[in-house]
Amino acid sequence: MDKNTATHYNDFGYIHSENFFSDKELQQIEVIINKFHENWLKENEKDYQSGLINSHSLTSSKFISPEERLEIFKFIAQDKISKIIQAIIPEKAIFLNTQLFFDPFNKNQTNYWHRDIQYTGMSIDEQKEKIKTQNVLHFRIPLQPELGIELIPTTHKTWDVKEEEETRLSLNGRKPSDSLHRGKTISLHRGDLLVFSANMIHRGLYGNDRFTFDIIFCDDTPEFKKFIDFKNHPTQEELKSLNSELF
Ligand SMILES: O=C(O)CCC(=O)C(=O)O
Repeated sequence: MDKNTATHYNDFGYIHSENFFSDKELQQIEVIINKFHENWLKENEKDYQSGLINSHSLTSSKFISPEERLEIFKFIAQDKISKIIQAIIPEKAIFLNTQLFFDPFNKNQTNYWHRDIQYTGMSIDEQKEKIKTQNVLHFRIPLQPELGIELIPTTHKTWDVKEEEETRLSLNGRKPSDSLHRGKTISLHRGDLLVFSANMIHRGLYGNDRFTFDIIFCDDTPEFKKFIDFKNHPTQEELKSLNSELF
């Protein structure tokens, strides 16, 4: 992780690293993820069929054994991931949760531009201020080639232009799935890593039977700690074999 990569994140709100993981590294974690997903689909069939495009909280799941849970923590805590986080959030970051993203059951379901912060209940003015200082990072690890994420570079720290705000918030006849002039598509291959700010304007691009593992980190501040479900974090005993500052 060099200084330029952190600078790219600070300037644009994302980093795309190609061939970041070897196939062997992915295979180790993929077995566990597939097992989780198969069980999750069985238990959540109705919600999946009604539109869900993601699941979460793999590390507190009953579908995962204690050994598998530790494997996931080791993957999250690995050096090359920690180095990127330290470079981007030198003040200290903390693990928030894991998610899997997949295609909607209904192939006609449209995607939606958003900033994650728009769902927190903050006023628009508060959101405008918060994005200047607050960090929430997705580490997207695609297990299959995918169309990827479309994002608006720089909006992790800057507010929308009119077209963007109207689209995201369904105003003046615009819909959240409408195309945006400043949109930049980052298509992803297996082995790539995409780090992006959840606060920036972005949308997932459905198709190709996408299947991606996302690890989420945020600032280690009291404001965020209230959103953390510590069931997803390692126990004191598990921490001994992790040697990581991220939990
Ligand atoms: O991949 C997606 O469908 C959306 C991802 C997203 O919006 C997010 O991670 O906040």
